[in-house]
Amino acid sequence: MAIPIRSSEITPEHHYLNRRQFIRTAGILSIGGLVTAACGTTASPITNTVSSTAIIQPTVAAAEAVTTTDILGAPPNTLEQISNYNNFYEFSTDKEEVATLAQSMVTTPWAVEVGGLVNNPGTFGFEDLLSDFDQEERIYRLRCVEGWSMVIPWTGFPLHKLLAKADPKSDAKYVRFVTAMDRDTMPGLASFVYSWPYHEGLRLDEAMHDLTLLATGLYGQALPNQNGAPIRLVVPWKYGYKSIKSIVKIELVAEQPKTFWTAAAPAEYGFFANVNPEVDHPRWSQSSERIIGSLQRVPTVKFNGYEEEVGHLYAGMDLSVNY
Ligand SMILES: Nc1nc2c(c(=O)[nH]1)N[C@H]1C(S)=C(S)[C@@H](COP(=O)(O)O)O[C@H]1N2
Ligand SMILES: [Mo]
Repeated sequence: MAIPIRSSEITPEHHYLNRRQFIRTAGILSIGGLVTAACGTTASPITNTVSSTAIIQPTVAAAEAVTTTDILGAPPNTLEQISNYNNFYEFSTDKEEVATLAQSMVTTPWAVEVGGLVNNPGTFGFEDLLSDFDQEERIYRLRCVEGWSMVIPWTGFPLHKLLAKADPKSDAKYVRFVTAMDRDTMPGLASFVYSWPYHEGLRLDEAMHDLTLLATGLYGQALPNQNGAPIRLVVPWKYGYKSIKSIVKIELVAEQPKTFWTAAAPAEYGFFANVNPEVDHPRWSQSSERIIGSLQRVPTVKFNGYEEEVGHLYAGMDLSVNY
């Protein structure tokens, strides 16, 4: 007799959370880690190293430290939610249409060019990025400037490790990122409203911060196309638009680079885009957010909970001017 299995019972996040439950009941849970995460006062990012093979085949790492929430205490959204409500304007401005349209994106082979003001420019194949850098897990809240958020268990590696290989020259002050641009598979590029390709930037010290991640997976699997496969940036203390997807180029530059959203509406979207409940968007309040999957709004926290880690980067700056 066939035993019916509901699809929800075989989804990857079910296995993922089971694995974590297993680790937890096996008694490997770090109590200190859990408490500091829930209080939002941990001084170091929530990380643990997983082998790069875990991207394809999740495995139980015995020594894995376990945190099951983001820094503000929220558990991860489901894979279903994370991969079906997406901003990826290259495909569509309709968040619920992106998942289907993005399936046409070709992500193999993939290479990231690292250049500009560096001593060691180079082009890195995606497979090499996976094998050359330990893949860590980071549970981050992605807070969109539109007033919603999602908690996502990423895997990836800190951007500073790649930048260290490239060896920035002393006149490099900013990092510029560029997304792939393929007119055959990205229908959104037909819009003349935006300046394609999608491009973003960080100040070098922001880029070098250990929280700044190049994500290569989520829920222990390869990134879904709609989430920015095969490699995307995640800057957890900034609004989601800084977290540029499907990166093909990283360039060290001397001047603050223009960005896709500052070009589209400079009065509404700034270069810094730090999550800040005290600085409203011109058309709506930023004091609260709705976590996708929940009906209630919760207060937005400055720097998305990472003020202790990143506040010093903005010492002396007026964040309502440098929004
Ligand atoms: N290339 C590219 N990157 C992008 C976007 C985009 O339209 N194109 N949207 C940004 C915005 S506004 C958000 S909120 C996040 C959404 O990421 P997610 O779909 O993985 O949740 O991606 C960011 N990165
Ligand atoms: Mo966003």
